[in-house]
Amino acid sequence: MSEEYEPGNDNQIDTEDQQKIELPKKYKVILHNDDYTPMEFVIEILIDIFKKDEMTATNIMLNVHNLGQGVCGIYTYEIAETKVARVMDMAQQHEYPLKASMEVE
Ligand code: TYC
Repeated sequence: MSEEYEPGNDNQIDTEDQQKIELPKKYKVILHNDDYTPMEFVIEILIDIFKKDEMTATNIMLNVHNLGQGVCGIYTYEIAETKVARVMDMAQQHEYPLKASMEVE
């Protein structure tokens, strides 16, 4: 019935049939400063885990060093979670206090 042409009906799709498209949320991965983790190690993390080139990695590291924290990438939930875990594992293996966290964008 409602699919048929009726005068006065503008013939748009029934609103109940319209799907709302939800884009997946994105998460910032944040690196935190500390007094003990060597700068070179943080640069390596940014190159290996966050796929930055050496100049970008150095800039992000210095930014975190100077400001206390900084964003090193924006990803879907699972990828952000995996990168945070990899940072924490690498830091623990080397007994450095380096911390990473994630925050919805
Ligand atoms: N502040 C550290 C140092 O002076 C370097 C550092 C940078 C540590 C960034 C952690 O997320 C960090 N050796």
